[in-house]
Amino acid sequence: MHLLINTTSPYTRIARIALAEKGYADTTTELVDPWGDTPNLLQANPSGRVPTLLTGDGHALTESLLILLWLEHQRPQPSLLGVDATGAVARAGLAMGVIDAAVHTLIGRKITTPSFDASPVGQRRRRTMVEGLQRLEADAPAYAVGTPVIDVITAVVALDYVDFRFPKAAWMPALPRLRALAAQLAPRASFEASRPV
Ligand SMILES: N[C@@H](CCC(=O)N[C@@H](CS)C(=O)NCC(=O)O)C(=O)O
Repeated sequence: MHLLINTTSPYTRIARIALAEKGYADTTTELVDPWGDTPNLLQANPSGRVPTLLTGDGHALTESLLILLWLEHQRPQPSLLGVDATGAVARAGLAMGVIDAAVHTLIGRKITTPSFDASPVGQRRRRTMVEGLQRLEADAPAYAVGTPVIDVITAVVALDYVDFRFPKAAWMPALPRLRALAAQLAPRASFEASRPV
């Protein structure tokens, strides 16, 4: 399979981690610029977004969590939903809200106005990041060993992305449990290889 990526996208990182954890390490990657309308990206995915996974049999799979879902169907073990799928999906929803708010803030600054953060929509996105992270902190995903499941993956991706895009932000809440979780996963190959740069 072939995955169209960029190196900063948290959505791409979720797909990369899921592919690696499911044993699809032989998936090739291709760096594209989603904002530069790379022709082969647009051809595969009219929304021009990463990640886009070309399966080799003519399908282009898009949307990070749909890719994860498809991988779960293709190879149920090791499971990325775990034994408490409901709790894991609920926590993953919080993490995805944080990721969406962070990405939206970056796009708002770049495309709309550098003062986007102070706008009413910017303030809503900030609130989503802060409150989403605080709720995740209060019900932090548990991880011991082995394959991380969807809440662990998305929570660490969310925290790493917010840190990457908003370094030392004054509004960042204290997140000792999430930071401990991120530190646990940092050396794992799937996480290390996909860190945003
Ligand atoms: N819901 C999508 C979001 C994908 C997405 O927005 N990717 C960004 C990169 S972080 C992108 O390609 N943006 C280009 C654009 O919106 O035109 C997913 O989960 O994969």
